[in-house]
Amino acid sequence: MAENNKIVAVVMGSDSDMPTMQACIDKLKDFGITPEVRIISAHRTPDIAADFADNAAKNGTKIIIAAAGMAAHLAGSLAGRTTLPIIGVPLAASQSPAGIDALLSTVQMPSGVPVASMAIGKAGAVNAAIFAVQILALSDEKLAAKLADFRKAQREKVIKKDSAV
Ligand code: RP5
Repeated sequence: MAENNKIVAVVMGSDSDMPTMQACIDKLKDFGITPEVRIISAHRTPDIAADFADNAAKNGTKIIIAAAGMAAHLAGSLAGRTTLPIIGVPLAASQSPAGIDALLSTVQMPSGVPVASMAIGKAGAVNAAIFAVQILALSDEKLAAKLADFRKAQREKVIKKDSAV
């Protein structure tokens, strides 16, 4: 198994979520992390969701990124079955363009079962990847160095845009 292979799982409620979540997958790969990618629905395949959560830690997963739109119970339902950190990404499904429904479903977890909710949509998808990297970087010097480089490059891009205005 390659280094950092499948230590992060990216789970989404539907294949219709993939266009947004591809940004998360791509960002993880930028940091050398190849995630396990799954389509699992809290509502349509609740048994598979339960089995995934129950076995994630013993399968070597360290962090789960869970994305869903509409009622968006995926992140919370996984969080109830594992103590692995869950990063939730609320999505604006086509039937609910603003994604506020999914945001509230993802963020409003009862005390004792946290989900780290990101912003709605692509910004949240990208930040979920970066947040996962930040957690992993606490015990991985190479990842910590990559994060520092990422922040530096991001800063330089803004400065360049500023001087071009
Ligand atoms: C959610 O319902 C999924 O995460 C998706 O965002 C939304 C719509 O799913 P589809 O009807 O496109 O499969 O569970």
